[in-house]
Amino acid sequence: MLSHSAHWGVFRAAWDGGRLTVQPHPGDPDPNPIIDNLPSALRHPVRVTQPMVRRGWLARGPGPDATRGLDGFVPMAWSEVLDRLAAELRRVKDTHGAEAVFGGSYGWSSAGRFHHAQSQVHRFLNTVLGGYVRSVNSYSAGASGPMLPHIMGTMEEVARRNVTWEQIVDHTDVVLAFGGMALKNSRVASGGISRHVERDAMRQAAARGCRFVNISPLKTDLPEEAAFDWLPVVPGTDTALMLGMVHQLVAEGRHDRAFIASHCDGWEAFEAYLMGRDDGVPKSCDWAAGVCGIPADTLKALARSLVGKRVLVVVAHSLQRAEHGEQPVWMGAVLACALGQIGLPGGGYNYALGTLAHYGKRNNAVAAPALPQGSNGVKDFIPVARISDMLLNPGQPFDYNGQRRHYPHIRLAYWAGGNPFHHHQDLQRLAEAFRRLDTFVVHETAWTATARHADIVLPCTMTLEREDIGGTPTDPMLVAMRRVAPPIGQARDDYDIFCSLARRLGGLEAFSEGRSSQQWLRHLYARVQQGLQAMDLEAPDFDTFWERGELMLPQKPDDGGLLRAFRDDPAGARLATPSGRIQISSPAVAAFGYADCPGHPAWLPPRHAPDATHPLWLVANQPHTKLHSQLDFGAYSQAAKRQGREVCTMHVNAARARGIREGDIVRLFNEVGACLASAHLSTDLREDVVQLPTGAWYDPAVDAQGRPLCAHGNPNVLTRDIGTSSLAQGCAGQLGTVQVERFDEPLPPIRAFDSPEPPAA
Ligand SMILES: Nc1nc2c(c(=O)[nH]1)N[C@H]1C(S)=C(S)[C@@H](COP(=O)(O)OP(=O)(O)OC[C@H]3O[C@@H](n4cnc5c(=O)[nH]c(N)nc54)[C@H](O)[C@@H]3O)O[C@H]1N2
Ligand SMILES: Nc1nc2c(c(=O)[nH]1)N[C@H]1C(S)=C(S)[C@@H](COP(=O)(O)OP(=O)(O)OC[C@H]3O[C@@H](n4cnc5c(=O)[nH]c(N)nc54)[C@H](O)[C@@H]3O)O[C@H]1N2
Ligand SMILES: [Mo]
Repeated sequence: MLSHSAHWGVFRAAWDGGRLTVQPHPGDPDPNPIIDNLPSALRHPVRVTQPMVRRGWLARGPGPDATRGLDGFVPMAWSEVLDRLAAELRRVKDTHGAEAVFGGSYGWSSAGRFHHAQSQVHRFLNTVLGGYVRSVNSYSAGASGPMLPHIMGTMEEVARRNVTWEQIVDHTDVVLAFGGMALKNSRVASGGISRHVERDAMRQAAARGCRFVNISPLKTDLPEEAAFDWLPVVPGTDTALMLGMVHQLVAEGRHDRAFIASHCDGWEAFEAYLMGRDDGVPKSCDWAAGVCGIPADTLKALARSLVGKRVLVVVAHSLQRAEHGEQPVWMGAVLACALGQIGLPGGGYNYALGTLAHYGKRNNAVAAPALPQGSNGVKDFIPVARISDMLLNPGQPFDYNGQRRHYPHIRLAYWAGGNPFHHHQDLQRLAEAFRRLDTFVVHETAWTATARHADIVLPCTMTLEREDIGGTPTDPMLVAMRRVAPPIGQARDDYDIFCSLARRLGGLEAFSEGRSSQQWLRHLYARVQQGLQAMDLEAPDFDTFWERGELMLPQKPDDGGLLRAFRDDPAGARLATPSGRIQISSPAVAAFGYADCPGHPAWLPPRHAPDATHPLWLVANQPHTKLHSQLDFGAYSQAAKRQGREVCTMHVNAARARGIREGDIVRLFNEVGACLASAHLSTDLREDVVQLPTGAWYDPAVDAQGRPLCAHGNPNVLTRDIGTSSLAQGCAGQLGTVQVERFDEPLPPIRAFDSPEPPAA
């Protein structure tokens, strides 16, 4: 039995004859079945097995190229491809400087902390090229990341060191879950997760009498164990719903004026807006009902029922992955302030609790290992989801968090451990943007659409093929990740690839510090051992840790974090906001002068709401059968497809009106693009919503009329490539607007999992 760890759980792998089996860790009360993608993925034909170079790049050399993404590839020996790549890196650096290299390389890669591909590529570019243009923030929390520090504290503090599941079990009376708290989501953590506790915590809290309210277009966003009430809100309108509830509290004088006076700043400006003293529009429940689709009486009753209760307001990441996504994040905090429970056990505001296994947990007292990334000599950056804008508009200005910046002119992009053709919006525009580069380099385990759009594709090992250490700051288990299988074909570890390049560029010592992978693991582990020794705890040496397969780290007390300290002593434990208090309104944000993100939370209608041509909301949320696009070719993910396509869920009435039956292949389309999916009919969602999860590998094809579509069901051909606002410029991919029709043409084949490599001789 070999211990190993993935973002979706700790497991044991074993070989039974020629067959690989994986078993969840015996201590995991609710294992994530996504581990079942691993055995079939290991030797799948879509793995990259040899270095490959795009034909056009080889023939014409580096430069913008309209055939990038459409062209074939030729195999090349490692020594030659590394020589050519080193020469190209040198050319770009000498001609244009390191500020012409994009190493944003966003993506989750794999759980091991040493072979973490993003850290590897950043360290390589820093130590060997002198830096790179980086990206800031994440696709997960693109709006909340920059917004929360204006309001109360960093995302880390407000999401990760705040209310725990233990507190909810013991103390919470009501959980208002905006966007729900779907178990599919909380069963995943970058760096791994040893125990999935969320299901049982909700069951126990509900059994004690805690009321869960699922405020979401999908009923399935809370599990049955939570015995919840469902408010099927119109997508993108939560801010209006929350305004209505706060209006109700204020109108009846039931808001917590003492807490607002002692802990908040800027209530007056907000209240003027709330009560309509500015614009003549009171943001009452009657007003809100017309926007958010929940009856006014339901909202009023809900607001009244919260007074005097230990209420926890939770806003899922999804709400802010949309136009004006900053607003529900801010307004959720204001709602919690009006209820006065911030900082009390199990109460207040915990942004993003339930969206990932990182949140609602205790923090480790000893840091898990991480590869140091070196320092970046280039100061340019972009908000991560502005990648296409950057490549298409070099030199052009953009707004970001009070700054006016300019897009750099990028010649070479280097990606390892992420899949922009999974994560980015408007994939046809993204393909167009990548065509502007001189050179696009990708390290991949498999032939993703990103690899297919690259010039140089270097085959790298997947996690099962190497040794590593798994760990995160909120999970006590450190995992010795044992090698389960040798590398496929000619695949190499990202680290070894970067070492070979560094040697060619004269930077090997700086990059590797003279260590092999094994030596790095020992080096990184030594810090953990020292941390344990400093606490006078048992501190096994590396070999003992490796032999045991796991090590339990000590954890800090469940102390409520920053917000508890602030509640108890607002003067002594001031927040890092301008007033030292929670900013109900923010003069700093107001001073930016952004119409799309004013100085207090406000209802801002979206530019794109359903209309006659695109009457349905698209909810493009996280998939339950995989993590993002990872191992979409694995057996567990494949088993959920129908006729090889991703499944979209629509309401029975919306389907009936369109002549669509269960299992029909449908075409989802709008002015951005189109894709196919298999229709599943349900009554567990709003009638004006169609839900298509992300993660199906982009599979471009054309229909009988020659119009482009994704044959497989990737919703990012339909999402708009717009920032959340001028403040954060975050990803707005969660929501879109579409029409759906039955697709009666012959089905285009699925080609996303065919390898472009020549068949083995
Ligand atoms: N429409 C829409 N789009 C979204 C979202 C949404 O809600 N709606 N959600 C967004 C969110 S929250 C996120 S976080 C992003 C996720 O976007 P990504 O993190 O980019 O998605 P992954 O599929 O996890 O990509 C990881 C890639 O790394 C590769 N990989 C794994 N291990 C290794 C390794 O060891 N080395 C190398 N070189 N490669 C490796 C995998 O094969 C995979 O292709 O998507 C975003 N996109
Ligand atoms: N199985 C699995 N788990 C994952 C991931 C994965 O890919 N697969 N990805 C992980 C990552 S990187 C992240 S960042 C988190 C993401 O966490 P989230 O972004 O919160 O997850 P989603 O599933 O995209 O969205 C949660 C739910 O929000 C609801 N929703 C959408 N729009 C609105 C809205 O406007 N208002 C309200 N009230 N609800 C809305 C949708 O019904 C959706 O099911 O998930 C993590 N967990
Ligand atoms: Mo994410």
